[in-house]
Amino acid sequence: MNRTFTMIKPDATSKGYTGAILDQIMKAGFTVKAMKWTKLTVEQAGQFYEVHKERPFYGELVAFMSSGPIVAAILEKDNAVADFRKLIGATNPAQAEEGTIRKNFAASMGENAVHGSDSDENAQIEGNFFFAATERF
Ligand code: FUP
Repeated sequence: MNRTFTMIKPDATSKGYTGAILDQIMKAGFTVKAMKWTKLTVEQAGQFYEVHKERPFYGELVAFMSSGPIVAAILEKDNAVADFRKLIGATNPAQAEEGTIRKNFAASMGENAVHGSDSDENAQIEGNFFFAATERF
């Protein structure tokens, strides 16, 4: 079993898509190891996306990710990282495959409904950003 980390982003929580997105994730065979409804400060969003600091979209990304509540979760499944990236679809929803979460729920490249870790290493770093050992079951 492998783990990945996800966030349901502020665009999706504000549109009332949280339940439908979680339903799609669970029906795809992921189980929840940790989960919380929370809101990032500007500082926390900046730290989470530090890897993109030099990119032109960084300021907008940080502002958006701290603009409203999110759901953060650690998910478990065989081949979790790759299978979850497949389930969410391309970063730009216009290029996301039919049936993917971003195709179903995302509005644009910036406001793309969900995050999914891009490697096992980042899944662990990102999960640790949100969850203590005592919050994982
Ligand atoms: P992804 O791994 O699919 O979430 O995409 P990236 O890690 O490349 O980008 C992280 C976030 O930055 C995306 F979810 C949305 C935002 N982004 C933009 O707003 N514009 C871009 O050109 C690329 C990414």
